[in-house]
Amino acid sequence: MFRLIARRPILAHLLSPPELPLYSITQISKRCSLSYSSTQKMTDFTLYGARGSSNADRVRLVIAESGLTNCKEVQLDFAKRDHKSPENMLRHPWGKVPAVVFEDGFTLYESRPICQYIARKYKLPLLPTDADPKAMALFEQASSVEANYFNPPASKISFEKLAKARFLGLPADEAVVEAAVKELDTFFSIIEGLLQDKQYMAGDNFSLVDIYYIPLVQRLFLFGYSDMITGRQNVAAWWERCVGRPAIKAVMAADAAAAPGAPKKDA
Ligand SMILES: N[C@@H](CCC(=O)N[C@@H](CS)C(=O)NCC(=O)O)C(=O)O
Repeated sequence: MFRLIARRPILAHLLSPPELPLYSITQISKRCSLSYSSTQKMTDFTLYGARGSSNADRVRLVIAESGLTNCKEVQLDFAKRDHKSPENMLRHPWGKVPAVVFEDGFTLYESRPICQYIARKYKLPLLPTDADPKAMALFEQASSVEANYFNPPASKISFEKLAKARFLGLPADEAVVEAAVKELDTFFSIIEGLLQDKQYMAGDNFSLVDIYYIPLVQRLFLFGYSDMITGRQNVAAWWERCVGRPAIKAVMAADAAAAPGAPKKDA
């Protein structure tokens, strides 16, 4: 595991416990860099996430895309089982992250509904309008494809390669990984064909569905499976369009820079 950390600073960041409990999302969107702060500000909502959580990262990316400045994140510590605390069980009945709590007490869990609610509440151009039922149906279709055909094998790989090492001290079950990689390979072959006629997963506009993919695709790169993406012309071009977006690029760069072992600017 230490060899792995030394070679892969970003993975090391995902594996390491959080150093400070809060970071200000205000600063992600204002200055496009993650920065940690312990100051409490007037906030519209608080995201309860955890370092290394791909589900919480979905919400972080939506917030970064939104430019919202009135929210903050509290990072729960999985190692201390903060997510199973009575406080978090009130936010999330399954004792997981992410959850969001608004100023009026409105609480939501499950990353995709959270992303949709934030996009609707703040009128973000990340999903079609209800006035276009066909576009909405295509959005829901693409969303269902991600949740049912991409997410299960991709999270299996992430669990085996990351969560098991960090929380259970167990090696990855390579047979499980191999089966999931095979399933994803077939998945991306189908997606390659579908992206022939569109720029993004739900059509020609960047949407929440593209964001839903980003954290786990990012982890596929970290675990050494980048060729599933880069080896397919249309999928590779889609990925470049996604990670070329300034807000997405900024979050990814900030996460990499915050990783222990990452070269420091003024070092
Ligand atoms: N379907 C949920 C999945 C939430 C989830 O599994 N979160 C993980 C972190 S990525 C978690 O909290 N795991 C801790 C546990 O299950 O005890 C979502 O989209 O938010």
